[in-house]
Amino acid sequence: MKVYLNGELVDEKDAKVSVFDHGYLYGDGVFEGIRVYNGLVFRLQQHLDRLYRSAHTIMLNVSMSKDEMKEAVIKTLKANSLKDAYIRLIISRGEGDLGLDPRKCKHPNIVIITDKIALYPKEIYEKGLEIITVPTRRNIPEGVNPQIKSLNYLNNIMAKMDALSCGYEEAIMLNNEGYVVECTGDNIFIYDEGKLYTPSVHLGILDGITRDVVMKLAKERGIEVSEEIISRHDVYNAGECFLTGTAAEIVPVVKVDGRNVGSGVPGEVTLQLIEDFKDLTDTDGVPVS
Ligand code: PXG
Repeated sequence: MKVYLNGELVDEKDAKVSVFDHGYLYGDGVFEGIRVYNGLVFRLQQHLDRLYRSAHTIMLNVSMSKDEMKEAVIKTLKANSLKDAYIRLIISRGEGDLGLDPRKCKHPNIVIITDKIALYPKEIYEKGLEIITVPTRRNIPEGVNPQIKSLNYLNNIMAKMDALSCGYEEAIMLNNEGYVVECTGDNIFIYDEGKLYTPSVHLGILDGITRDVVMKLAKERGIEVSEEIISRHDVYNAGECFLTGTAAEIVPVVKVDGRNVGSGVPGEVTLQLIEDFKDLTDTDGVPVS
């Protein structure tokens, strides 16, 4: 597998950066996870837009235009002959010294890793997930805004560990006020009585690209979509619940904190959206060749 490293395609065993890189020392950097379906890169422009917004907020100068980045992504996929893939695009602050000062880092390290995707077990999509609310709160927007897809995922990793230690694979994270915001690597939706709800971005979530796609698909089906404040009570009493993310796509949730959501099986609207999403990813995207 070839890896893109600062303008060159190198063998994966040679794809190395310094231990003085501030991405490694401090989690100082940003990244994206992007999918390729059937030779089509899904929502590449949106992922690059978000990457550059994250970089702008942390004052990281990318040193490549979005068009150049797009070409680099395609070039890396071609070099590895991948048609169905997962792309991890990483921009770290670069090599500096043992101090926080980002001015010491003269050049960001730009890495593009492409790999085969490890899908979640099929069973999860058919039976639905059981998840729990965890004590670790989502970062407050006034600290590290969750809209920045930064290299520091400790907040989410702590929440994941909370869930794992209780025997669950995924966690609902609350914001500092106790409202439902998102999961450790996915956004959350509930559906009830003809309406789809998801926590609004300003409550402290990553503005998910799959979330955006799902909101559009639902609207196309004539379903009203509302970005709201959502409580745990709302989730427990919803007709349906599901999670969205680049890696997981759309995952039905059937139980939260021991309460069945709806009838405790994946909901009709959820299953319809999963189908619509599949139809879209099969046909819509930037061609690799
Ligand atoms: N919330 C958080 C905290 C995320 O990290 C999402 C929501 C969903 O966003 P998208 O744009 O993907 O719909 C994410 C995305 C990984 C991985 O390898 C994680 C994500 C995406 C792809 C891969 O852990 N998180």
